[in-house]
Amino acid sequence: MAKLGIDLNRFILEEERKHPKATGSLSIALMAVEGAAKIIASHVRMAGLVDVLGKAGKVNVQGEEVQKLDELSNEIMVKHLSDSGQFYALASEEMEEPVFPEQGKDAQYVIAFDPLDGSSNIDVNVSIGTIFSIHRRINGGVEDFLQEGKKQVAAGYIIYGSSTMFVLSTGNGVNGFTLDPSVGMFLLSHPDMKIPQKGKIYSINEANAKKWTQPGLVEYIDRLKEEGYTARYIGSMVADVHRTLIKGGIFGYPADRKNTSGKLRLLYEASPMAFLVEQAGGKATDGNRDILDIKPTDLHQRTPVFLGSPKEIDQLLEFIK
Ligand code: P6P
Repeated sequence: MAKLGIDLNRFILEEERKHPKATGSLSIALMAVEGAAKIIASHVRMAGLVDVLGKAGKVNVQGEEVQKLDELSNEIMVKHLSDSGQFYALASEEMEEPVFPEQGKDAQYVIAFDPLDGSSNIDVNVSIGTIFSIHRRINGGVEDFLQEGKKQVAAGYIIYGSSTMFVLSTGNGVNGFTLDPSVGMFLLSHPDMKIPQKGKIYSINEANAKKWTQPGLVEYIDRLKEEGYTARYIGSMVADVHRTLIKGGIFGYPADRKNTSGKLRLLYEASPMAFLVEQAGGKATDGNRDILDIKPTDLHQRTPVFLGSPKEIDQLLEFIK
């Protein structure tokens, strides 16, 4: 286990040294994500001042147009990841089509990301986050993104909450780093994160219960209530998953009559979060199969998501089979 307090860059380099054939490309790639995250964090922290600096879409006191934070976050990610030269292609929730950076023509990785998930919560100062998923380049086309989640090289999220945390897995467990803003470094605060085998919290938007199309789901939630579980639902996936990773229990966004494939995106929300939860000893399913076994067919496809502690997921599967 890495030493508490080690900074993210040194951690990434020490992980690289465990792989003799590593070229250093993934290390540079992850450091580019880290750099983008620090800049996004600084803008998120200023979000409360938009009335002072000017509403998005308006011109601020400096005469510059104030951008929506999710659009700005996307631009920051695209610039940093392109400039790193380590990515052949970038896919984002904010972009219909992937970007193929000039600097990445010979790169070996592709990355899919949600630059600022939960951005509708910014106005009420609720935690939001950036989610990313890195795959190996195969043929150099859009199909490089359509790989099963179990083939991810790395996945992670940055949560802009009461503190800014970078949670990362490169397939060798999960580690959490907290930003020390006084020195601008992410320091290892949660080494070798493991999800509790069982929790006491369920996290799902019960307002949709009458629309849920998953048979047995209502009965499952009722059973959790009988067992004394409490409900926690923030409505920001990164925050709800982060709490589930630390406290255990279950987070779910099921299919319903309106969102017939669920609301959350497979490539840059469900798949990276499933990778992290499973690397931490948890489970993730769409109700029928492991999220990480799903072969995507479209960049922006949605999927039902249930992830969390083994006890709650196994119990769910008993109810919905
Ligand atoms: P609902 C935020 O808008 C988001 O995309 C996820 O971060 C979150 O888990 C979900 O939607 C919340 O959706 O329908 O419960 O408000």
